[in-house]
Parts: sequence; C-alpha cells; structure tokens
Amino acid sequence: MDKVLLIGVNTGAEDNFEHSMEELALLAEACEMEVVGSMTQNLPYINKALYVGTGKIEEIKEEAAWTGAEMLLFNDSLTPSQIRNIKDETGIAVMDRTTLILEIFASRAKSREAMLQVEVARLQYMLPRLVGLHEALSRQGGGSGSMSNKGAGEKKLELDRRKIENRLAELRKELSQVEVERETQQKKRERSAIPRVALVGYTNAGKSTIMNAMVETYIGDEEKKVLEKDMLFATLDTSVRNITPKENKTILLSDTVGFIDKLPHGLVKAFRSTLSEAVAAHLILHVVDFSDPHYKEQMEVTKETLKEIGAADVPVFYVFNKADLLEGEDAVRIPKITEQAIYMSAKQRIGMDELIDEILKRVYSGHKVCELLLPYDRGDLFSYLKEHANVLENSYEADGIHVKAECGEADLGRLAQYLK
Ligand SMILES: Nc1nc2c(ncn2[C@@H]2O[C@H](COP(=O)(O)OP(=O)(O)OP(=O)(O)O)[C@@H](O)[C@H]2O)c(=O)[nH]1
Ligand SMILES: [Mg+2]
Repeated sequence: MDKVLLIGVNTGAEDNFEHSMEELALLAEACEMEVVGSMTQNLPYINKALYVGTGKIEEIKEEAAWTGAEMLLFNDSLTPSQIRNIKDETGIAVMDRTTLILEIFASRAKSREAMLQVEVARLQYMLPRLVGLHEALSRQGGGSGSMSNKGAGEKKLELDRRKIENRLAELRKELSQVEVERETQQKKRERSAIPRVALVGYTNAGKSTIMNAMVETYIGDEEKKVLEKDMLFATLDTSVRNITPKENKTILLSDTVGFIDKLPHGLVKAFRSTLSEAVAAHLILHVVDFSDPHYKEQMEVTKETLKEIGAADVPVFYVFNKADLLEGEDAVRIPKITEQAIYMSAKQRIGMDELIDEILKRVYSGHKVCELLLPYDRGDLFSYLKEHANVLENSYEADGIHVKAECGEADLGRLAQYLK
C-alpha cells in the first residue's frame, strides 16, 4: 500500500475546503493508499510554479521524511509544470485529485463500455498536459528558435501526442459501436412501456443498497444483486433490473455511477451514455446520505450533474437514506414521507414498502382504467396487457376477450381501436 501525504491549499474560494480534504482522504483509501498525514496552507492565490508557497516545499519534504510518505497527493488539478517542479524540489512522486479519481475509475471498470469510457477520459486528461510538457521542453531544446532545429525530446513528445490522438480516435470508434448496442437495448426498454426508475446520487449514498433490497424482496435471486460497499465509486456500470412489486406493476430500476464534487469533466462526458439511463427515466430517485453533515452540498452537486447530462426535466423523488444514523435532536422517526421525499434506511430495510408505494403512485399515475374488447386472433395483445398493465377483470365471451385494465397513455393510444 502506497503511503501518501495529502496537500491542500485554501484560497478561500471554496466554502468547504476542510470537507474536500476529508473527501480526498476517502478517495485515497478507495485507491488502496494509506494516508500518513495531511498538510494545508492558506494562500490568497495558487503559486503558479509550485502550487504551494515556496517556503512550504521545505516543510512538505520534512513531513514526508518524518511520515515515510512515498507520494504527495494534491487536492486539485495540477499543471504539468507544477507536477514537474514539485517532483524536482522534493524528489517524491506527485499525484493530483483528478488523476486519482481517474485511477479509481480505471481499477473499477468492468464492462467493456466502462473501460473504454475511462480510457478515453484518461487520455483526454493527459493530452493537453503532454502539450504543456512539449512546450516546456521545446524551449530548452530550441536554442536558436529555428523550427527545423527540433530537440530529440520534442520529437518524441510529438510522436507520443500523435500516438495518443490515434488511440483516442480508435477508442471513440469502438465506444460508439458499444453505445449503439446500449441504445438498441434502451430503445427496446422504451418501447416496452414499462416505467423506468433511475437511482441517482452522490457516491456512497446507498443507491446499490436500495437496488439490492428490492432485488431481494421482489426477485429473490442473489445473482441479480449488485456490489454495495462503504467505498467511493463502488458502482461504475449501470445495472438494470426488472422488478414487479405488485401484480402487473412492473418497473425497470437502474443503478448508476455516483457523483462527486469536482468530478473530472472528461469523466462526466465519457460517462454520458451510461448516465443516459437517468435521462431516459420516468422518475429519478435522488438518493441522499442524510447522515452526512454535508448532504446539502452533495445534493447540489448531484443536481448540477443531472442538469449537465440533460436530465433536469425528469421528475425527482428524494430519498433521504441512512436516517437510522441520526441521533439526538437530529433524529427522525422513520419512515417519514412528505410530498417530495421519504426519510428511510435501506440498510435496516425501514421504509422500503413505503418507497415502493411512492414510486408506483408516481410512475403509474397517468394510468387509467379502461375497458377493452379484444378479438380472439389478438391474443398477443392480451398477453401484452397481462405483462404490462394491471388487468383487473377479464372474461372470454362470444365476441372476444373482455378486459378491464389500468393502462398507461402509450398503451391507450396503441389499443384505441379496441376500447369499448
Ligand atoms: N447505516 C446505514 N448505512 C447504509 C444505509 N444504506 C447504505 N448504507 C451503507 O453505505 C455504504 C454505501 O452503500 P452503497 O449502496 O454501496 O452506496 P452507493 O450509493 O451505491 O455508492 P457508489 O456505488 O459508490 O456510488 C455501504 O456500506 C452500505 O452498507 C442505511 O440506510 N443506513
Ligand atoms: Mg453503488
């Protein structure tokens, strides 16, 4: 396990500096690093060359020697020259927050799509930094400034850059093929008229735990469970499960990657297709870790990210999870339900039935009771209704199958000619 020393500079621009340092420690743990210390500095602005103030470097060196740190982990995105300068000054390896998050994603990615997405994000992050490095070196190698007089280092970097660009093009091509497959599956789900519900929220809020509680109760197949773990970014791949909590009331529930403050922009872009599950949902369950003192900021980050991926118009129901952990005057009697939210505990399975009721109420609200007369040669429609609508009554008569069912709008349109 790598021993790391956390370094942060507080310029006062961020309201939650302390908390983002705590989060950095969690991210380091999620990447299997051992945090041996944390150093912070208040500065009016970031030092362009060294990120920290010049005097601080000496202190960092001492602290690193004292704690045995093998790596310095900075709570920000560093420029290539900062990385190089800090390395030169301290002789210790340097990593920044963005690279760390990309590393975590890279180690967790399992599906072909997630792996491609992460690699694209990583290379995209590297590319401009290579250019920066390239410029710094060409200043050294250029000498006379003549264009033909390229240094060997410069040529190598140009080559590296071209290699990365080619690789990126390849990856994007492959990714778009994988995305076509995903889209086809998604279209199939959209056509099936089964309401789609997406679990969305800050990382570690309990999305996968809710998914598993539902799988346990309504599917009962251990194999259908997803990974739930007290670790940032446990989930990277979207999983979709077909759940039928009440007869004829099926939903498609999807569990997606969690969000975090300062999620590298390249990653949001790279994961857009995975997150499209949320965009295409009828209902978003915005899961919040209500026991986290910073839950309000986390909700803001989630809302912003949802806007960014184009899911701002999807109706949202808030799930204030982990309410079992609140004590004293903060304690809430759970389950508690309001117009827009439920307070519950997925882990203790308190409020799961109520959550299901709220979901069904919302996604089946546009459903109307209708009476149909289906001809006998359209038995396929009857099977369809049995699967997708709530069939209340049916009888086989001389003129056909008489059906009374609760149907959604899309189905009503499709079945209009058979309405009694
Ligand atoms: N006390 C308590 N712990 C919970 C509750 N729900 C989930 N947890 C725990 O919180 C941790 C994270 O849960 P997950 O379900 O993996 O969280 P997630 O939102 O899927 O996280 P990512 O996949 O990383 O985005 C696990 O250790 C869960 O056991 C709850 O209601 N109460
Ligand atoms: Mg998860």
